[in-house]
Amino acid sequence: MTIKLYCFGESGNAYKAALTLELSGLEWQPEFVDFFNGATRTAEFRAINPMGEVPVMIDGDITLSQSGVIQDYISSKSGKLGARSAAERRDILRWQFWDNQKLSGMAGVLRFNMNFIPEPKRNMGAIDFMAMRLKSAYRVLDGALAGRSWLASDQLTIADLSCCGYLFYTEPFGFERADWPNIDGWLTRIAQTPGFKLPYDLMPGSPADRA
Ligand SMILES: N[C@@H](CCC(=O)N[C@@H](CS)C(=O)NCC(=O)O)C(=O)O
Repeated sequence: MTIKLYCFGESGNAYKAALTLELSGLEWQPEFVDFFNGATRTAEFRAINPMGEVPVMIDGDITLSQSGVIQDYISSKSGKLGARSAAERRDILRWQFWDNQKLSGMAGVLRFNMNFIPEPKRNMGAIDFMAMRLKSAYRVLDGALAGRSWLASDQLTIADLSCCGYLFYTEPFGFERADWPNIDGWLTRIAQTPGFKLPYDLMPGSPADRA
C-alpha cells in the first residue's frame, strides 16, 4: 500500500519526512495541504491530526504526526537511514530533539515571519531575537560537523535529514551557507545522495504557485 504524506512545499518539517521517504525507497505519495488557505485549521484536518500540524503520514491503519516520529517509522520500516547500534539511535534522537527545538523550531518560524506574513504584520522584534538564537544553533551544527561527514553515524541518517530540513530553502531567513563551511560541505554531501530532491521538487505547493 502506498504511504500518504500530508504536506506542502514550503514546510521544512514536511520536507524532512518527504526526503526520508524518497531516499528510503518506499512507495509514497504527497497529499497537498493548503496551509496558506487555512487547511490545517479545518475540522477535517484536525480529525487526522488534532495538533493541527503538517506533516502527517498515513500507512494503512497507522497515522503519525511529528516529522521525527515519521522519520523513525520510515527508517524502521525500510531498514534504511536509521541507527546501527543503540548508541547511534540515542545520538539520532539527540539531534532530532535538538533540531526540533533549536534549529527547525526557530528557522521555520523566522522564515515564515520574514517571507510569508504580509509585511505590515511582521514582528521585527521576534525576527531579531530568533535570528540571534539561530546563529548559536548554526555554530553548534557547524562545530559538530568539523572533521566528520554525518551527524550521528558514519553514514547519512535521519538525524541529518532532520537538521537539514530548512537549510535547502532559498527564501531569506539569515542563513548563508558561505558563513558556515562545515554545514555547507554537509549540505553538498546530502544533495549528492542518489535520489535527493529539493523541497519544491518533492512536495506540491510553492511561493511560485501563489504569486
Ligand atoms: N515539531 C513538528 C512541527 C510541525 C510544524 O510546525 N508544522 C507547521 C508547518 S512547517 C504547521 O503545520 N503549522 C500549522 C500551524 O501552526 O497552524 C514536526 O516536526 O512535525
